[in-house]
Amino acid sequence: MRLYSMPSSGNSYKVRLLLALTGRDCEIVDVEDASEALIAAKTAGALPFGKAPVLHLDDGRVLPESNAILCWLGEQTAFWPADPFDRATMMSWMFWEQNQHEGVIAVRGALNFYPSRASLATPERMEDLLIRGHALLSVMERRLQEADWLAGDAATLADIALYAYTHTAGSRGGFEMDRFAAVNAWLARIAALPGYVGLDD
Ligand SMILES: N[C@@H](CCC(=O)N[C@@H](CS)C(=O)NCC(=O)O)C(=O)O
Repeated sequence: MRLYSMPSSGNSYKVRLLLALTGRDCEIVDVEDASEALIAAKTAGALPFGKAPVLHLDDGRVLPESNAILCWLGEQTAFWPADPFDRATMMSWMFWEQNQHEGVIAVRGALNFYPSRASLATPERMEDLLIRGHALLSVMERRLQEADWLAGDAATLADIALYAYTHTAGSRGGFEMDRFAAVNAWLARIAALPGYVGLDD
């Protein structure tokens, strides 16, 4: 397998984290933001939706979208719940991650982190993202005050998907993580999983 992966991006990191946690080998092709490698991968047609990550299977099939890749790699692992309702709940969190969490938590982090986006980080936009991000983190906080994991009673793909941008919400996004004790405890539980690798590892 070959993974086209953006080193600095949470969406790509999710997949690298699952590969590490499940001990699977995969060739990694780095396509950093604004790099020639990214342009070359796009030009070569390696990124069907023009975005990373993308997984290329040995038989030639190609799979874009981080959470779809997590599902493909995560089925039949400990991160794939046996119980149908737990599995559906895992999916709920993964859809929520893409349609709500990422567009606020990751976006504020990116506006702070990538110099090329600094001009887009107007005070009004940053304040709006801050307020909305704290509301989203509160949703996670409420669940994690009553349970160790987002879906069911064990770590699932939902925890991996949401860990990616939540663990840099304070450092990159400037969100006030001290307000979310249960989220912080959950972040520590994920970082303690056997095989864990960090974003920069
Ligand atoms: N929904 C997609 C989002 C992928 C995405 O937005 N990737 C960004 C990095 S986080 C990217 O490849 N940007 C490069 C570009 O737009 O040129 C996923 O989860 O995989």
